[in-house]
Amino acid sequence: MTAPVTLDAFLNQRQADPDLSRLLGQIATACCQISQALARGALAGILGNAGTENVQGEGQKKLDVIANDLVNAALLEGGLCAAVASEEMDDLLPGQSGAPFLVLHDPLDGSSNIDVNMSVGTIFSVLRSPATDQGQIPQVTDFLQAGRQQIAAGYALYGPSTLLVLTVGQGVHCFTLDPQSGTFVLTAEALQIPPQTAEFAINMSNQRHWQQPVQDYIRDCMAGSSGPRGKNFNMRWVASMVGDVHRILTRGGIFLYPYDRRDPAKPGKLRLMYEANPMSLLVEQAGGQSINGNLAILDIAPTQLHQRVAVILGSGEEVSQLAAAHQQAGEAGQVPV
Ligand code: P6P
Repeated sequence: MTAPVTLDAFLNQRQADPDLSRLLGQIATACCQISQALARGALAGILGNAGTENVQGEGQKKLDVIANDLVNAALLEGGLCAAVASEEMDDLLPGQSGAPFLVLHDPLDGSSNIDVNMSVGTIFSVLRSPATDQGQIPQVTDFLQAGRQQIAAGYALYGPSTLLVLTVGQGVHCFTLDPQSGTFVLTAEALQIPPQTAEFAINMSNQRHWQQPVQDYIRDCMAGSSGPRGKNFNMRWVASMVGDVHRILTRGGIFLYPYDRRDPAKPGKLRLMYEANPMSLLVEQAGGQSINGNLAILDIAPTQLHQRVAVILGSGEEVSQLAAAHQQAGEAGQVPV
């Protein structure tokens, strides 16, 4: 039995930037604290609504606020973060002057699952702080870097066990939380997404609002072995992006939260900076693809901190097929950014 490899040891072995390794350790500590809070659930009186709204105008759960505070506290105490952005905060949270990193996070993704005891997660994205390099205080514009500029990204998945899945640009690796010691231990290295799949993840209740390329793709999947795909497909929908993406990193599949016509001016439901970009970096690092329908998500030039984006990610051959279908559809396949 080989000795367990902790997150710190793994990052040191990979000669990751020592400051980045320490920052990721701080994020891991916050995720361990969130995991412990979730495990107490109703016993700690932390389920239910906080009675407040976030920047998206969505009602916040008590645990949204608790998780946000835990991540922010770990980052500010750690002294390596020049500023923090979060789904749960309208504006930036100033950090340590002169620190090298910017961090964006969705502290509790899928929190509508909380009160029914289903999987939720924490998503994070790490950028270099351009303002620090110029001896200045970070502004929102410093965060507006394309996803390909991320120097690290990952998520914690709070499920039957708590997992931390991350990349520093050298593949995607999975660590499992040992609840006794509070440390994350390496349990899977170099995750790879199979290029083909027979499993799709989408919220079917929006079907009438999708553009034609997505309508056609899902119709063909549902036609099964007697249809144009010549095979039967399975469907999964966790309603927590972290859960769906983890399944795809583990066994392949395609996840779609596509552009729809409910609100034509709204490019999508998911947020670019702290959901789609970190998940897209993980997916590409694991050999998959991630697009909005027309563009690789990692190439999108951000214009707003909380902007939304359509997301189609997962097994490369399936995503390529949808990219081609959007292109062939011309105007009918154009997705707003
Ligand atoms: P719907 C959770 O609220 C989230 O942002 C993602 O984690 C998830 O994939 C999606 O929204 C679920 O959306 O419309 O199915 O509830």
